Amino acid sequence: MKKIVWMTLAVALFSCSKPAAEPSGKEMYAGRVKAAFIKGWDAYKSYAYGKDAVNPMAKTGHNWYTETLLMTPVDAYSTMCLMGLDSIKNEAKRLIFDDLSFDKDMKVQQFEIVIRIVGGLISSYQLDGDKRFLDLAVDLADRLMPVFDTPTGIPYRLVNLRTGEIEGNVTNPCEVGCMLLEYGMLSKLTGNPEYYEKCKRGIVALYNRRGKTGLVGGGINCDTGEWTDTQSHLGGGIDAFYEYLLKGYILFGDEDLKKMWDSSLASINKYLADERSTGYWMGVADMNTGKRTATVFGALHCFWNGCLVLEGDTARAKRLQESIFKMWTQHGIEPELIDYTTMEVKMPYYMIRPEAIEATYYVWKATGDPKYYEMGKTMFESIERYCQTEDGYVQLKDVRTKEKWDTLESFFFAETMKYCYLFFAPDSVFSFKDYVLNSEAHPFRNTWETGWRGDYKMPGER
Ligand code: DMJ
Repeated sequence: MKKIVWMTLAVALFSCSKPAAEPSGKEMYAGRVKAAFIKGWDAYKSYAYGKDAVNPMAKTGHNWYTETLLMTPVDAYSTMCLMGLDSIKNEAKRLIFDDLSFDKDMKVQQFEIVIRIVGGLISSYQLDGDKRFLDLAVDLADRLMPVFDTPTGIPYRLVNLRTGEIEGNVTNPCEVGCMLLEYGMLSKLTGNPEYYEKCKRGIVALYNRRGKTGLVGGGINCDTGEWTDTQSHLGGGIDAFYEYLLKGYILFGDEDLKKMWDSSLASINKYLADERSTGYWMGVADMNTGKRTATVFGALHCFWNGCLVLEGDTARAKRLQESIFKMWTQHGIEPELIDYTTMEVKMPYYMIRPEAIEATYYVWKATGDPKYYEMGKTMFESIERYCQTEDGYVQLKDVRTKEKWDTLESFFFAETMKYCYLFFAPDSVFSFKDYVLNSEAHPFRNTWETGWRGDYKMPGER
């Protein structure tokens, strides 16, 4: 059955040819990305050891909540594995196994904790082989499960890790769906179907309430199932809901996900895609009427190109990539949000987000066109130039002035540096044939089914 699924999908996927020759300077760039990662890690180690994240300029660190969840080391570990950084892997491992405990009387945001920590631990387990990673992931996931005990099945946003008390009954599609890969992996790896089933039930409950356009809105009440925000888009709050329908199908072969993905894709292409003189963009529309309500696009929206490539729609992906690169280069590095009709900056900061680099990587692997490899290089160089400090990396408050913002999200290690590295890494390091990347770029592997991909060809395989 799975084989048929994959063969069907394979037909729809892009065909791709490898670059004729190895792009120049690959090895040197791989070394530079590793050096950037190590510099960031050293800043964490020196100033924030044992905390969630580092503030390199103030030479300190901070936690998200009252106590640490070791967000940076856990999120960073899968990248350390791909980069083959054995000595810092040992440092991170020591910290994680000596100090990481989830028995904490504090309320956490389920979605963020799942993609960064549960996802990071699962991937670390698969890449490293140490079962303690999986045990930690299971312990954490069990503490998060109470979020699903709601009248609709749509999960609450927050949960107390010790008491299981839940809070936050207004949520968004991303925080409902963007856990399915992680919970599904846990179900497969432990044999307990409950994680996947509860999460899928929430997704279906939300999807069944979609608007007349077939699109979902930006906010929903978990108790009543009423929408609190009917604006539909591909930005924060909705983005990875769609991503996980497609990737969930690829990883688990669940036909229900494919149906939801196919119909969502058609609606997105019809109502959100927006062709302007400035390029091809993904805008905002009302989920019931389909009426265009805003013309904004930003750093987070760029994830969509990964989905287009996995879907096999290289034509649309190439057009969107031109727009993404235009947004990136207008000020030398990308802002959080622009009005794409005027290219005016609406939110000026840059959080060292990965999505534009991720998009470029997917399009490069799908097409083999060296121009996308060059785009990847440009993006890495921008980070080197504008986000680097004396002994670390920081975000930017304003891409127009390049004023620095003294904090570094853990996804710099998990995602941004990983996608940069993959441009230049040897082919043996990573292949879409073997892995599906979660929303935090943690590689997940299907280890439970032989030949699970059938004849499916991923970027770089044809
Ligand atoms: C990451 O934590 C994840 O990619 C998430 O899905 C969206 N935002 C950040 C990166 O920008």
